[in-house]
Amino acid sequence: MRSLRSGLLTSLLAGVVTAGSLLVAAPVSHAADTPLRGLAEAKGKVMGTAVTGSKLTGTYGEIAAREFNWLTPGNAMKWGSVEPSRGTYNWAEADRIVDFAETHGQQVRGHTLLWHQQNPGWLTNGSWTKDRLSTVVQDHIATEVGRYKGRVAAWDVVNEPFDEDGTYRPTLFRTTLGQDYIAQALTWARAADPGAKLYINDYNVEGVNAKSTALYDLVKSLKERGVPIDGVGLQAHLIVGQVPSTLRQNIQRFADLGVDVAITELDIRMQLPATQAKLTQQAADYRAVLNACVAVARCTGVTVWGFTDSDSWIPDTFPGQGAATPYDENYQPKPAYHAIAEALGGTTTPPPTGACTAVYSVTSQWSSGYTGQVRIACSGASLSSWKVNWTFGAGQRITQAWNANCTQSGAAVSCANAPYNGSVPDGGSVTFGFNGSWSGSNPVPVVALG
Ligand code: 9MR
Repeated sequence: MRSLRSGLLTSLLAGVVTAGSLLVAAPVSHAADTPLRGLAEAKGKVMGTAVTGSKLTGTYGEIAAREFNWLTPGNAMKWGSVEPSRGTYNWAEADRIVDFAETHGQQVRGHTLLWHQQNPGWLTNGSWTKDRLSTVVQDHIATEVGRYKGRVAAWDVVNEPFDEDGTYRPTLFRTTLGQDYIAQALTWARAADPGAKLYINDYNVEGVNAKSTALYDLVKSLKERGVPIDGVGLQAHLIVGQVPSTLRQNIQRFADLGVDVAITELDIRMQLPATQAKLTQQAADYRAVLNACVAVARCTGVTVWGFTDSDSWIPDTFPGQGAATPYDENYQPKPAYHAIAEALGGTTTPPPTGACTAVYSVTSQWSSGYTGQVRIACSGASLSSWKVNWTFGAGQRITQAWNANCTQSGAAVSCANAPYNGSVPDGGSVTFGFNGSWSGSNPVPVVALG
């Protein structure tokens, strides 16, 4: 009984102190005064994000609901997700996202009906005649669009139909059904939900180039033929410092054809680690993309491909690269977030120009002793030596320290760097640890970095 009680007490205390670990020095930047969706709505624009349905709770769900007025399922509506075996459907994650959107007054971008990736094996491995594949594709579009009729505001009907040189990508659909598969898909989608906006979506079509010109020519001819096409999606998977200079001009030329333009999958990747200089450039790049869209009336708005670096496809696909989204992995808004807010007319507290911080935390605790650590991290600043001071509030005593020279006098503790870890570079961190004794309670002290 006693050991159970003290065990419980210990874990309770450990929970409290862990949650209470303290951040000192300059605070991490905080969110805009008005959430992005409010700013976007005031401008009549979409501010969207791709989401993963299973993550829509906790902090992830709160930010997705608070900051965005459109959601795109990152994977949940792709053919391979919704019909893994022929005739057997799995709508669970897609439904969850659509329900979440409706609960939070958001619109949904359906993504995507025809693509050469993430298709079910039965489709890609099948041997198809033109007629049989045509029936299957029509049925797929009718089933999926029909299921969400009136609930999905826009569909990426065809995704990534072009190769880089502007020729048609030789997908199963293109090679079996012929070039007009795109017009047919749009027509079938229109029949299934006349109220949904129908898009063709592609990447590397943000600036004026061979691929975007092929897309332009296609949309022009579809419009001339009276095929239902409402918009083009420019994915915008960009690299820091490389926003195409012709982005606005390109948006405008599509708008001039009489279609809407949406930035559908914006992210801006960098080589890791993310330094203050790279994050500043990234913020300028996000701002440039937002500005280009805001400048053209028919640009409906911008969707980011994941709002947090913890939910981004980049690190898996481009090893060593990442930090591509507006929030870091701990859901802290980055300079890019503030740039988006400002481009949408918001005012934000300027992001800190740079700081080093020290965080004290208890890593384990038992009946009378504990192990703690202090992590010193720099972003936009650096240190060549450091000292961390604090005053214990409940009689704790340091018994042993490593990776720092610590002294304690009464309740006052002072820890200075060891000879080998005084330097903390911009974007880097050092950690030192200690064992200590406690009784009664073990509150986290206020830590000062000097
Ligand atoms: O974000 C998606 C990732 O989780 C998938 O593994 C990947 C599979 O190819 O697809 C990603 O989303 C893509 C989107 O559907 C179409 N444009 C490119 C996106 C990034 O690959």
